[in-house]
Amino acid sequence: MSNDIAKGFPKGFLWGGATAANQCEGGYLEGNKGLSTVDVVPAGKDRFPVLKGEMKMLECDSEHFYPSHEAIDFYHHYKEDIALLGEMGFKTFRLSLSWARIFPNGDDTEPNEEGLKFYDDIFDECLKYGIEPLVTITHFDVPMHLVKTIGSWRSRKMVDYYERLCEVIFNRYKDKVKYWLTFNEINMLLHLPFIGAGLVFEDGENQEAVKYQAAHHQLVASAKATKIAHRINPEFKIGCMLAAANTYPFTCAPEDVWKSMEKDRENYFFIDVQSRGEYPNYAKKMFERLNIKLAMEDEDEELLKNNTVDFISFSYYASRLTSADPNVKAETSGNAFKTLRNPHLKASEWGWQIDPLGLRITMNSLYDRYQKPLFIVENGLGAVDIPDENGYVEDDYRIEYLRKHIKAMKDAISIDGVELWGYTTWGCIDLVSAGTGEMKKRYGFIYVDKDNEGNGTLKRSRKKSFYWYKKVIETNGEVL
Ligand code: P53
Repeated sequence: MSNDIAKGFPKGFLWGGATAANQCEGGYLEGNKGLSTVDVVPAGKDRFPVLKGEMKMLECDSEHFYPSHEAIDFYHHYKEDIALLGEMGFKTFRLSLSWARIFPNGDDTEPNEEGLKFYDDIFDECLKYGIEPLVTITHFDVPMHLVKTIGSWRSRKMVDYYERLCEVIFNRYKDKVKYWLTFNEINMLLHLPFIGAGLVFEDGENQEAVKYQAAHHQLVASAKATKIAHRINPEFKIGCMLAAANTYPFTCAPEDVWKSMEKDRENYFFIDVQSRGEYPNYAKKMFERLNIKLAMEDEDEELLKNNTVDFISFSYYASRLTSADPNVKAETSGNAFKTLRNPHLKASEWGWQIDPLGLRITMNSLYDRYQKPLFIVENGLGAVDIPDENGYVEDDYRIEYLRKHIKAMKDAISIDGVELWGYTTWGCIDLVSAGTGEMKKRYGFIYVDKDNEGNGTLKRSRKKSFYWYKKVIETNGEVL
């Protein structure tokens, strides 16, 4: 029996927080940046149809408000923001690169130096405070030029453009960044295909076939990235990223249990390929039934097999619930993942069902399935904050959510023996919601003065949770 199972959080555990370029940078056309998918996604009632690829909006118009254009203006505030993260004692900071900042059109032959320099400055700023950057290569982000010219991830050519991006960034940042994620929430492609993969559907086409072909391209691109990364720096650690959460059966009826297993497989599918290196049989059978014939190249199978990820990262906010009985209709609102209302759980103001034990369940499921180290790269509570005149928010609800989830993590580590490298809470500084486009749905330890309509001073201030999390990090999770 090995004795090396940690008793609590292991030494060197990577505490931190997470953001994404598309939700915090702003400066959407500054520094020669090209237009990205998120820049044409409006707030308001048209948002969901656009995110799903059902409403075609390839340009901005004057009728809509586009929250990404300024977002929280991290583009001009990053020094101040990273200093605040440093003050909290962050060990790691997850951020994503805006592809169109580096290759404004996506198919350019030379990268945009101003964009590369911007991320150099950010990494230098992090390293100054002893913060290890954790970089998502693409987080809901495709240069619009590639959407317009080749239909984004529908096209195999995307693999080459992605490869070009990876060559450039891995070489440029090889001494500053060690941890990389290839695609944020890769399974989001099935649920919100425009934001997940730049897909816009034509009338009458087989949407499932388009989505799985795009998925194949992303999976191949991810394997190529892993290969290039390990060649450029063998110390690099490459992870996949899943929007995770187990799907519970509504009752103990075997039909419900079966349905929940099928639902989970929809999502595991991606990680099965990225981590085990091959298409699972259940997926091959599903393609047969749906009459989907994936276009593959000769090299693909071997490439997938030989370039699996080093670790499994995931987001977790809420558990899911399903029933095989079509008469059970109590659906919750406000999430890309359709789920039934669980009578045992309370929900957030946006209907996301709070389930800390569900995090431990998810960690164990993933660890059992893949036997690779895990990294929780998103978790948190989106809530309405009411600041006082100094911008201070008494966010006990957020502290309580995080405390319970951290306890569940600790149980998974110390009781179940799950290997966990780190934890980055989502939206450590308030940012634009991906799902709703609102500012009002806040996750941060740091309040940003800005409202849903784009008004506000952008002033940053510390919430109560800021001081609480600082203590958590200081004591390596012992004082919660
Ligand atoms: P928001 C649901 C809908 C959209 C994106 O979500 C999502 C999810 C939840 O899995 O994924 C992640 O902002 C995503 C982040 C996002 C975060 O969840 O709708 O990786 O970009 O902001 C939270 O509250």
